[in-house]
Amino acid sequence: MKAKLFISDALLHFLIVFAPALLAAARAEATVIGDLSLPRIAANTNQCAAGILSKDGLTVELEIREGAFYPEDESGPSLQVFAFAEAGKQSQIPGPMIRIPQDTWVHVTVHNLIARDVLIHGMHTRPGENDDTIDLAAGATRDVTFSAGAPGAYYYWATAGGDTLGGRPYKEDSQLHGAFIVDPRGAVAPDRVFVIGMWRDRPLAQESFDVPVINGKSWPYTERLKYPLGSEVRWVWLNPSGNVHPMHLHGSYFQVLSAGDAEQSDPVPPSRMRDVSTNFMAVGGTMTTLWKPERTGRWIFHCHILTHISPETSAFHHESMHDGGQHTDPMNHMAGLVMGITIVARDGRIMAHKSPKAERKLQLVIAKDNSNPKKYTYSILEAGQVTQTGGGPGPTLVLTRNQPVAIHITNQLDEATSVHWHGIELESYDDGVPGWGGDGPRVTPMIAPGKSFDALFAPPRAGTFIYHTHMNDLFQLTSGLYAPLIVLPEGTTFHPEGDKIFVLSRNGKRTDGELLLNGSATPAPLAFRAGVRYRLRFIDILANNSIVINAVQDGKPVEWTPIAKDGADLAPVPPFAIPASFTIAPGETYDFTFTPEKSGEIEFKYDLLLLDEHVRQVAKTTAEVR
Ligand SMILES: [Cu+2]
Repeated sequence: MKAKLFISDALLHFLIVFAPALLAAARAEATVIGDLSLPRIAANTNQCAAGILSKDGLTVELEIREGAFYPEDESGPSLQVFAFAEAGKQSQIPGPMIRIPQDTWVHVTVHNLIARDVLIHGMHTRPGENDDTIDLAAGATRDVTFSAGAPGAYYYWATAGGDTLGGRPYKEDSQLHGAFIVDPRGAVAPDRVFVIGMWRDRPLAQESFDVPVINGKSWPYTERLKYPLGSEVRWVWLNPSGNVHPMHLHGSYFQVLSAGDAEQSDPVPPSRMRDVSTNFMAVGGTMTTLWKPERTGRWIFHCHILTHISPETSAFHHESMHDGGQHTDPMNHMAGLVMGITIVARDGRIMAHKSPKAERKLQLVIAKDNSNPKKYTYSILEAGQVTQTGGGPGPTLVLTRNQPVAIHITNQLDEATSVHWHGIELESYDDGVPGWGGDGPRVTPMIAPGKSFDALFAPPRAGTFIYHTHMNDLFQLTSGLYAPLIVLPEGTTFHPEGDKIFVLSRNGKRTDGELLLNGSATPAPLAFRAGVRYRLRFIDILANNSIVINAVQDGKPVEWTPIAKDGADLAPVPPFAIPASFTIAPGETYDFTFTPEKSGEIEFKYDLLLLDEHVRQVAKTTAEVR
């Protein structure tokens, strides 16, 4: 079966007029057809558990059916896919949620109503094995009975002979999955369950046009969540998709309580619990998160892989998104894996925020690069001084903890932009998400060409952060609108000779471009002194890719000490040295302290695996001077 792109009546007229152009450029194997006879598949918010729970356990009757999947508006475009359903009910994406107390007996019947053989994973006791599967021929029915097993967040999933990548289907059988939640005995804190799905038109992530969904919907059609201030917001995130997703929360930190995959769920021990603003979800991965919001306002939780949140790489939108000029509707400058969350005061009223009085004022000018108008630059102006870089990472913005700073942002580009203070805890209005951010009626505006915006905040933590565009990201970010943001403890100054920043980026949207370290593919050597303690700050702000980092001397990894992640200190974990080898995902920052032990050359290796791109930097270490 070829994937088919369905259309609503509303779009039909438009498509009749424009279909030839759309199809020519669509590249997808998607074909536009007017047959709307397939049954409609519902988006599943995972608020109701499937089946009937009795003293004998849970009885669930599932069916696998073909249908039309509407990831956007219910009258919007659709895809022809397979989906799970409960017998007698509408098919759902994600499939019906199985949710039971631990050790409950589960009796599942699955009817395969499609003309394909299906292989089902995950219909067994947890923890389980990925290769413990059920074969279900076309038209066949199977009954399985098992004990749910250990508490945790899991899922079941299936393949139906479609194309796979890394064993995960990405086309017509890409949405065959559902939550499998085993609750501990006793009272269970309220939570919400979110499943990430990914339909795509070709295997390679960097070439594909995708339809990424959360609980069956793509932004701005994803569910809107609302919590009172002081809530303990618990989320279960399940990633049966064949892609990784570094999930980023704006304006706050959250904690990961447990992590795992379809088959196991491991609680994070209290000693390893940490505050993060971005958490990496591996292919097939899961996480349970806790967020205690401290500010009212509208926030987003989103994947930091830009092709998962950009209209340009959406199978539905990319054709109308060529040059960024269409980024005029603030709700449509993002697509895909974005959740919008509103935090309201306990009494439901909008809080009147008293802005702190700025103790420091500076200007941030966003302009085209004089030498290359395709490149964009940030410049910082303060007290008559201009700090500028040659594009790539913008100038490092060094702020002081708890000092209110007013940043007057001026946009000299031909297109709208915005600035997001990535990882900083601040008011929603200043957070840089146009059309959404803000509190009550006040909405963060786009900064139109020739216009300005004043951001005001007092960063409460000292650490390593990022400032970057949050408009037309895939183009603007890869054109140079990103830079380090360093917050220092009160009364300290930044010393670049002992405090090293490593910004990893890529100057191309997809397969074009190359991996850069601090703006260069061939960075100059560093100079270290043996016996001197350095702080190393790593930032991944590539559009789409994670980087493996290794620091090696004499063929062995050197040792360094992790001290912070995403700008949050790792305390109370006592710091200890570990081999210098880790993976960093887009939107993450990691800080280490490092004391070179002996003279010689240390090689810092940066490897981007999927695109076979590499950067090397040598640190020449000289003997300690006494
Ligand atoms: Cu993603």
